[in-house]
Amino acid sequence: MLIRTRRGWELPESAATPEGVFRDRRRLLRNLAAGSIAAALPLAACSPGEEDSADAAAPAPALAPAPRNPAYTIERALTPKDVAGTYNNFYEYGSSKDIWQEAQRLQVRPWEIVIDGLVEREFTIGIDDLLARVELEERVYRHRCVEAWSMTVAWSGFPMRSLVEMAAPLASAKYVRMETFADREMAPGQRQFWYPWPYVEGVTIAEATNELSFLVTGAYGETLPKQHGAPLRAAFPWKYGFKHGKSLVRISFVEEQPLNFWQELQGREYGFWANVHPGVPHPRWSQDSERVLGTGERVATQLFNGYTEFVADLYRGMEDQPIWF
Ligand SMILES: Nc1nc2c(c(=O)[nH]1)N[C@H]1C(S)=C(S)[C@@H](COP(=O)(O)O)O[C@H]1N2
Ligand SMILES: [Mo]
Repeated sequence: MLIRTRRGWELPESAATPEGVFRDRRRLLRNLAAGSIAAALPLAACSPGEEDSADAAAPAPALAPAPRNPAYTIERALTPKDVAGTYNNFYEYGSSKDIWQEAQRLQVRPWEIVIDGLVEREFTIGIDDLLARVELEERVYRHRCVEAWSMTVAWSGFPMRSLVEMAAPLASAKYVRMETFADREMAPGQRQFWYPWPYVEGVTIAEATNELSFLVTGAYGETLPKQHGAPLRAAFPWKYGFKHGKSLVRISFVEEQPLNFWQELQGREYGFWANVHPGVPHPRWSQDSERVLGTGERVATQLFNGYTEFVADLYRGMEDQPIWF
């Protein structure tokens, strides 16, 4: 695999870049500096007995809008909010794309996330406590579904790396496993017994700590709509969309490669890696182009969905492995 890299800041100014970016830049840099201090806090705050006092002292979470990080804007136009929010994959609410109304059954408070497995600190944290301990930012990311449609979304959230640092994985931990809620009352789709609920996804620790890996809590400057996987979903923009587990309740550090939902259902078509490659077709369709939601235009699919510069190093020496499905 010969990969020419170009850093994000070499990209031309784009339709997706708002005028406010550079005005917000100083604020962002200030927040990022503050974040590096804040990121150290949970280590102490999560030790036994200190939880309550830390929570009481924490400021109310600044949900959205978060300042846009200018390192993650792209040349494509943003997909309109209403388009992205009415064409979803969320099988817990049905297998069609128009589940956004059905998804309003999702109850997002109270919401706890269990961090467990091969870590120095197992802990359970409420979503609002988690939000108070991270620095939120906005990133414009491409999203490429394995079904060959794509969109461009302004997600807000925080780097997955922050959460990995809070958990402090042991050397034996090789993968991060992400699990969606299981509740058949709240999600009628989970009564469809032939699916392997709950929805599970996984990445390697190296992938989880890559700068692009993002835990999403908002979209388009607002709190994350339920149909997008509120209150916490993942984004790995160089991978096919099915890797982006929604409405996460458990993040585990494990030694074995997790078997994901789609792999378990149809292992000949969906694998663990799912890195976007226009030249590696799905067994039933080509991946060389994609339909852009909203405009309907077809555009060429890019290697690693256009994120080669950020992720190529993760896969050096793995060219012979099936990292494309
Ligand atoms: N829990 C859960 N997560 C999921 C899915 C799902 O059905 N259930 N679908 C995946 C797929 S295939 C895609 S393309 C994205 C879609 O995200 P969006 O609806 O927010 O655009 O969510 C992913 N995460
Ligand atoms: Mo998808």
